[in-house]
Amino acid sequence: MLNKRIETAINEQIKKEEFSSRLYLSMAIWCEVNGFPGAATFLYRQSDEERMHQLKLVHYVNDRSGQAALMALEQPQAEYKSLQDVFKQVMDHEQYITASINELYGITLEEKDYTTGNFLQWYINEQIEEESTMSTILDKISLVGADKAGMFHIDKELETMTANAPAL
Ligand code: OFO
Repeated sequence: MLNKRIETAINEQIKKEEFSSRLYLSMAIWCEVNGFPGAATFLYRQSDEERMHQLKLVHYVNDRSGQAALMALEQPQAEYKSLQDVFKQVMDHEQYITASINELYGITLEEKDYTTGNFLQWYINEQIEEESTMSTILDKISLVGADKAGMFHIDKELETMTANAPAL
C-alpha cells in the first residue's frame, strides 16, 4: 500500500510525463510543417515514449492499491525559432524531469518506501540516457550552425536513429 505522500508525489510526476508527451508532440508538429521530417519522426516517437513513462507510473500506483490521478495540463509552446531552439528546449525539459525524478526518489528515502525507490531506478537510468541522447543531437546542431546542407544531414540522421530505435 502506498502512503499518501508518495501517491501524491507520483501523481505529480504522472502529470509531468503527460505534459512531456504533449510538449514533444507540439515540437513534432512544428518540425513537420517547417521542413524537418526526420526531427518530426524522432519527436513523435519521443512523445509516445513519454506516454509510456506516464502509463508505467499509472500502473504502478494502481498496482500498489493507490489511485492514479490525472491533472489539468498547460498548453505546450507551438512556435519555435529554429531546430536548435527545439532541441535546446528538449534538453532543458529533460534536465527539469531529471531533477523531478531525483526529488521523488528523495521522498521515497524519507518515507522509507524502498519498493518505490527501487521502481524509480528505471526512471533514473532512463534520464541518464535521454540527457545523453539530447546533448549529442544538440552538439551536432550547434556544430553545423546555419549551414543548410548540414541541417539536412542531421534531419536525415534523426530519421535513421528513430528507425533503428527499439520498439516501445
Ligand atoms: Fe520521461 O523521460 Fe523524458 O522527460
